[in-house]
Parts: sequence; structure tokens; C-alpha cells
Amino acid sequence: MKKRIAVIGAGPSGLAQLRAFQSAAAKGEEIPEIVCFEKQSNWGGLWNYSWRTGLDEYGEPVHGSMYRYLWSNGPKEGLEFADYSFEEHFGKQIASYPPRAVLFDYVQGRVEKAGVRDWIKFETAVRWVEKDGDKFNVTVCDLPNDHTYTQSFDHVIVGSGHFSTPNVPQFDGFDKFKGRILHAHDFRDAMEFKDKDILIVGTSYSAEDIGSQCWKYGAKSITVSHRTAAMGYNWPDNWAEVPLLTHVDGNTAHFKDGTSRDVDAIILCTGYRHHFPFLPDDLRLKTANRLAASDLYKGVAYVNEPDLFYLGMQDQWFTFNMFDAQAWFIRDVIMGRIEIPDHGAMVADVADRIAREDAGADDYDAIWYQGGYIKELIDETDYPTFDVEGACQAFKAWKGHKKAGIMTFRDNGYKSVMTGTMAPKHHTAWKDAMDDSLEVYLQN
Ligand code: FAD
Ligand code: NA7
Repeated sequence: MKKRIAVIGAGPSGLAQLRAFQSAAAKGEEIPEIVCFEKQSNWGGLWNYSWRTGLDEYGEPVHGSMYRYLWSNGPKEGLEFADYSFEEHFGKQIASYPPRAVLFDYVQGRVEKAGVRDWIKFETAVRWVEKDGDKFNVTVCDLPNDHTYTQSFDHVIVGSGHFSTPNVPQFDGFDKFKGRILHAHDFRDAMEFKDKDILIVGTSYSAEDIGSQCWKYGAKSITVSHRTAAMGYNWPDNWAEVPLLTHVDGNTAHFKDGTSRDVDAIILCTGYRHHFPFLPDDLRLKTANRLAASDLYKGVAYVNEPDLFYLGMQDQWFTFNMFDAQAWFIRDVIMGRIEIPDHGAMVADVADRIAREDAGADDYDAIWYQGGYIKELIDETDYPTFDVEGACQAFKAWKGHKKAGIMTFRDNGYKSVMTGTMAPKHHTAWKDAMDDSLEVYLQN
């Protein structure tokens, strides 16, 4: 009997898993039966843009957190697939910070080539997973037909993402605020905030990028409130960084240092929660958003149930090629080429990863830590080896470019560590490029 594997989610992580198995099949190896359940009608995960917010047409929580005009927040040279370069996909080298539609096209190109679309059951939401002896019972709902059914699998691989369920704090006075209050998860179009004074809470990627989008598309002013520390970039004149919001009174926002400002809208860029409503307590990952996630041996195998795997659950410097490294590793465990050690050794592995992450002093240590993790995994499989050090250097250069100009860093280019070619300079500076379509971006 062939093993049966359930993959939850057809975002970049789940798709990496399908490609990992397909690449073994292409080499003539016998692979298990793979069934991927995806609740949306298309693949690509967060990169599959949805205008919807709140609930979708079936009453499911909308997964998408991406917005119009989103351009990659890091250089594409850090996320390139080692088995499918940008040059292979586009027929030429492209500039370094592609908009969402361009990255979606790239992610899609590899799996179209691999021919794995038939392995995915679209518009099928996973409702519940439980262990039953050696097997997992996976209960899903075929949404268009409103039909719920259960199938049995030998392994479950959770690739449902962790930047979709918002973390939404409450501040006094929100109930009487006269403008709009939203979380980054529901932000879709910066044009909505043209000529408005906006307040952003949070200081990480969403705060930086949503604020920058609003600035680019004509917000009157941007005020960013921090809990721990200001971002400290050299912001434009209509941008201010202030301490943590204490409360709002009417439309006046008050901050910890006693200052206040009138604002029209408040955008909570306060991060996301690892949320798995389809998993019981004994199978559910509980972790902070960090590089060394809790309870995952080698960052993927759940220590309390090693037939269950999680993909892409770490905080991310690296993305697509890290998901690949993980997917190839999981494939080889399932196919019996890599052995999982006993429980004690798995727990020790997790503790060691956490201690090494905690010993890092800054973002550079974090980048090299995650690069080292990718190297560790790809050394154990046949994933094409690549110059991880070169990718870390691209991230280092990117950080320098952000310091030099937060509204100009996307005008820089880097060398591909897969093909060795330099990215061309984009034809238009990011701040002036209002059309983010694939056709316009590729006009280099
Ligand atoms: P996701 O992309 O979240 O995909 C998960 C999939 O699982 C979805 O398709 C979802 O529908 C499906 N799913 C969830 N629950 C169920 C269920 N119960 N049943 C069936 N299917 C389910 N990364 C970069 O490299 N560069 C960037 O510029 C960048 N920008 C980002 C901007 C934003 C606003 C956000 C939120 C993230 C960004 N990221 C970026 C990081 C992003 O997490 C990764 O690029 C990538 O999308 C993660 O892939 P994933 O497959 O793990 O998760
Ligand atoms: P992150 O990176 O998890 O950051 C969350 C931010 O929210 C961070 O600055 C937190 O501040 C802040 N935060 C969280 N809770 C609060 C409260 N209660 N009050 C004030 N501030 C708070 O999430 P992002 O959405 O920015 O990024 C996630 C992904 O999306 C990322 O991979 C990108 O590629 C896009 P702290 O520093 O902890 O004080």
C-alpha cells in the first residue's frame, strides 16, 4: 500500500512540498500519494491577491493579507528557487524588488512546469485533524458543494501560513473613534488614505511598508507609534515616530510621552497569530513568531508527533528557498531516507536552536542564523545547493540600502546567487512607479 500524505495549504510552502515530491518522481522514484487541500480557488497563498476582507463567499475567514501596490520588501535574490531561477521563468534577468503580481507569476511558473495542479483540491477547507492509531483522520469541507468528508493519511504536513490571523490589541477610546480602525490584514488600497492623517501602531515590516505605501499614494501625514523602539529611518518630512499610543479621545490620539495628534484613521500593524483552528491541542503548534520555532525538530517535525510536519512556521528573512529546504527534508523523512531521532534528541535539537537564536546580537546574526539553517537542511537532501552566503550578503546590502534611503532602497539591484547575473536597474524609481502590473514591471 502506498503511503498517503495530506498537505494543508497551496501557498509557497505547500507548493514547495508538491514540487519536492514531484522532483523525486521525475527521477523515477516511487512517491506516496499526495493530496493537497487548499481553501481558496487558486494557489499562491498570500501572493494570490484577494480584494475581499472579513469572510469569503463561503463564510470562511479571508486568508489574504496582501494589498494592491505591494512590492517585495526584500531583494528577490534572497528568495530565488535553486531549481527554477527568475531567468528561467521570465527568459531574462529582472529587477530586484518585484511587485506582488510578478512574484505570484514566478511561484506559479515552477508548479505549472512540474504539473502538480491535479494534486490539489481547491475550495476545500480543512476542518479537523486527529490521530487515530497510526493514521490521521483529516476532515475537510468541499465548499462549493457544501460537503464534509473524512479521509485517512499516514502523514500530515501543515503549510497554512501564519501571517493571516491578525493580532488585534485594544486601546481606550477606540469605541468612540470617528474614523476607520483596521488591522494590516484588512488593508487593501493606499488610495483610501490619500490626503488623510494616519496613525500606524507597530514598527515591523507591515508598519514600514503600509506607511510607505500611504506616503507614496498621497497620505497627508503618517505617524508611527512604537511599543519597544522607533524604526529610526530617515523618513520624509510628513512622517513622525512617536511612543506608544495610550488612548484616543474623539479623533485625538495620545501617546506615552504626553504628546497628541489628530488623526483620520488608525492602522494596527501589530502582527499575526499562529492559528490552527483545525488542530486539537495535542497536535497544535504553539510558538512565538521567531526563527527557532518551539517544538519543531529541524524546524519541521512536531516533537510530540513526528508523523506531523509544519512548513514555514518561522519568522522569515528567507522565504521561498527556505520552504524548499524544509519541503525536501520532510519528503526524505517520509520516504525513509532520513531518520527522525528519539523524543529526547528532538527536544534537545529544539533547545539548541532556541539558544543559538537567543545568542544572536542583531539582525545580521539573525540573517546568518537562518542562512545556516537552510544550509543544514539542503546538505541532507538533493535540493540543488546554492550560495547561501551570497544570499545573506544580499540581505546585508539591502539593510544598508534601507538605512541610506527608506524610500529609495527598492531602486537597487543585486546579483543572483543562482545564475550569477546582476539584476538590471528598474526603469522607474519605486516612489514614481504607480502602475504595479506585471507588464509594466517587465518593461526593462
Ligand atoms: P501562505 O502564503 O499564507 O499560504 C497558506 C495557504 O494555506 C493559503 O493559500 C491558505 O488559503 C491555505 N489555508 C489556510 N488554512 C487552510 C485550511 N484550513 N484549509 C485549507 N487551506 C488553508 N515574503 C517575501 O519573501 N517577500 C515579501 O515581500 C513578503 N511580503 C509579505 C507581505 C505581507 C503583507 C505578508 C503578510 C507576508 C509577506 N511575506 C513576504 C511572507 C509570506 O509569509 C511568504 O512569502 C509566503 O507567502 C508564506 O507562504 P506559506 O505557504 O507558508 O503561507
Ligand atoms: P511582526 O513582524 O510580527 O511585527 C509586529 C509589530 O507589532 C511589532 O512592531 C510589535 O512591536 C507590534 N505590536 C504587537 N503587539 C503590539 C501591541 N499590543 N501594541 C503595540 N505594538 C504591538 O508583524 P508584521 O505584520 O509587521 O510582519 C509580518 C510579516 O508580514 C512579515 O514577514 C512581512 O514580510 C510581512 P514590538 O516590537 O514587539 O514591541
